[in-house]
Amino acid sequence: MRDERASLPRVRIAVIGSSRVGKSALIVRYLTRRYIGEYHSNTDLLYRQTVPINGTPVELEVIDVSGTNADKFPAEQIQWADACLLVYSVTDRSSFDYATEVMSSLRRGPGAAGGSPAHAAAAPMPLALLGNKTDLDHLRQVSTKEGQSLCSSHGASFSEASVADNSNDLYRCVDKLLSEVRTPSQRTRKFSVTKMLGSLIGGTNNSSSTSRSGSVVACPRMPPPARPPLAAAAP
Ligand SMILES: Nc1nc2c(ncn2[C@@H]2O[C@H](COP(=O)(O)OP(=O)(O)OP(=O)(O)O)[C@@H](O)[C@H]2O)c(=O)[nH]1
Ligand SMILES: [Mg+2]
Repeated sequence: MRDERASLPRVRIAVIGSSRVGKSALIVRYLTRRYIGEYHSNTDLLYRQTVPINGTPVELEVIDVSGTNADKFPAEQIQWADACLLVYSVTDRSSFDYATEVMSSLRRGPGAAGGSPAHAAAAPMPLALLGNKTDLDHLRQVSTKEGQSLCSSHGASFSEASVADNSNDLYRCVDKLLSEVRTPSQRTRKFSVTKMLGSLIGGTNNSSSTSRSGSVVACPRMPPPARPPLAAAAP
């Protein structure tokens, strides 16, 4: 029987950030409203769920990019995505530094961060930055102002939230990012990367679980990006 979801428009989001900033907790919270305190995985995970965007059902795919390999620039995942959510922890300065580097690379221009020429010619990819763990304000290492200033200079949306506290701001942040993605009919689809990921995800060795409303699939580690490690990526 044909999967009804296959006919829905699809929106792909890459969630990127250092290890332990709360990416997995955030995705699970957004999709299920539940908080899973420990969700450690050293491989990327792909979540699929049908969600309404501006009142229209859309097949949402979210790739949870494991922070374990944060020394490698997630070029393939970015190329696959329609929009990126960069996450850092307000209690972890180095995670903000990593988000800063990824954002700068993403906005650097044609060919940067795995950006395709088609992508560069079109509007810049929707980008949001989320400072997580505001419930740990006494341990704060990154000010709200720093996050705001980074985003205003890079054309990205900025929010702070606590996934643990179930802040409304986390839903607002993701909803806004989703609403900024143009529908597939309006944009150039990146076939090659999509196909590559599709074959990885469609492989028989992947562990997968499906719930009534969505599914999650472990993605084998992608091939190393053609670009050098992040630290060496600056022109
Ligand atoms: N206090 C607090 N802890 C949080 C919050 N969000 C996540 N955590 C905790 O932070 C730790 C890391 O969360 P994860 O969701 O596994 O982080 P991750 O970014 O997916 O980490 P990797 O998979 O290693 O890349 C866990 O112990 C979570 O319970 C938050 O808003 N506040
Ligand atoms: Mg994780």
